[in-house]
Amino acid sequence: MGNKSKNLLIVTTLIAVVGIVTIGTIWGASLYFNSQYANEHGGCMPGQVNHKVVIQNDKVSPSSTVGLHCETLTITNQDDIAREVAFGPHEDHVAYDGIREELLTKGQSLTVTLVQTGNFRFHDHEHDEVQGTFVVK
Ligand SMILES: [Cu+2]
Repeated sequence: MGNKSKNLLIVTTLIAVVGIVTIGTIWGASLYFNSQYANEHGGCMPGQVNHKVVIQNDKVSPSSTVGLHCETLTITNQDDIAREVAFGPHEDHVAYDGIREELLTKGQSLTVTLVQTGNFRFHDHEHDEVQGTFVVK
């Protein structure tokens, strides 16, 4: 083998090794992050459909959302006042996907993974007439 083809072989091998290591690292990292997510969200995998709900002018829109198990729901506050978004009935909050209440100032949002099927509701704890529901199938 001449020097030229020897060099070509070395370069090709290096590129292949770097490629395999890169792909392996990305694959391993995504496996790791997926299993972390699944551990924290009832076995669900990330990257599912995201449903968006906005609180604006004291209204939740859409007021009702229907989603499938493991999809996600993002609630965003667009009002000037802070919203203390709470899950469950006003008198007795019930955590959903680990969140019982979360304070959202203007532009902030929270996301839950739809880990539990059934009918659920949330409201602004400070102004409990501001509320919405979601159905998880
Ligand atoms: Cu409340």
